[in-house]
Amino acid sequence: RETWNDPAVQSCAGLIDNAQSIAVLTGAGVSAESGIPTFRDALTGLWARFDPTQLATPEAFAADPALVTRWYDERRVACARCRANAGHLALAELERRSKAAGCRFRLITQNVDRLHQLAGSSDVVELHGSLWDWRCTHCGEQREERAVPFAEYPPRCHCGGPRRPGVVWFGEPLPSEAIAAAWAAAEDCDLFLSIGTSGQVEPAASLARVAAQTGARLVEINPQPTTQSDVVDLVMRGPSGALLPLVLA
Ligand code: BJW
Ligand code: ZN
Repeated sequence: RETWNDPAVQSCAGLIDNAQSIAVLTGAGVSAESGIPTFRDALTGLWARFDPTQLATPEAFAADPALVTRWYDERRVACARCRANAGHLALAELERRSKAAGCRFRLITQNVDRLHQLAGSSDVVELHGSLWDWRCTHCGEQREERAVPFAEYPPRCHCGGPRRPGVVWFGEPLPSEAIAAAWAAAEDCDLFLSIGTSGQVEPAASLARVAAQTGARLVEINPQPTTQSDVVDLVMRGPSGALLPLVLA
């Protein structure tokens, strides 16, 4: 077990150099340094002020679509002002370097902010959808909605139906292509990086164990312990925006 120090940074760089297939799972912590609150951090988390069980569920949307879509629109507005941070940029760089060196690379994110794509990552697997995609609950049409804020809550489709955010709420299935791609990457990889996620939400939280069971080395980058800390080979306790650039330096 190592902590945030030069040996850990070097160990991580060494694991990356020796890898032939890398899978990365990111969570809200990766975007924290961009100014987007995490979900479960006691002081700054979104859900320290709002009860997630009241907002991020299909039942909440059914009961009060205006309230729920207003909450998501506030997050779109805040997100639109945020930029990718050094951690996002480092992961995009890691993808370029890995692929140039013939190493397979897959970035799997639980984040709905699209900051990885803004930083230049490609083929990002979005497990929990996106804040920017909205779909009609009547006709099913889904499209990207970048203009902020909405003019009405809930926003309406041309067919008149209420539109909902294209995110995955509790009790809803993850997009099947995304979960299949994530599982395949976890099974294929020989190095799995878990970055900025508390590991409290399934099925994403199981990916690290899937990778471990197929023999991959595991690295965790997070200022706090998580549900995966016990199975990882290398722990780096610190913010990803500071640590990832050091690893790639
Ligand atoms: C830093 C940092 C810095 C700070 N640098 N790090 C098995 C067992 C038990 C329960 C279940 C189970 N399987 C399914 C369930 C139920 C449920 C679940 O998991 N519940 C748990 C709470 C127990 N799961 C589901 O319902 C899922 N659906 C499902 O399984 O469907 C099955 C089904 C099949 C067929 C038909 C029907 C159903 C869906 C889960 C959807 C989760 N959605 C959310 C909301 C998305 C929309 C929105 O944005 O509002 O996704 S919940 C929320 O949590 C969001 C996140 O993506 C997700 C993960 O959170 P994350 O990213 O880990 O954030 P935090 O805040 O928890 O952690 C931040 C971390 O960052 C911390 O560790 C910090 O220390 C760290 N950090 N600063 C690096 N600078
Ligand atoms: Zn419609």
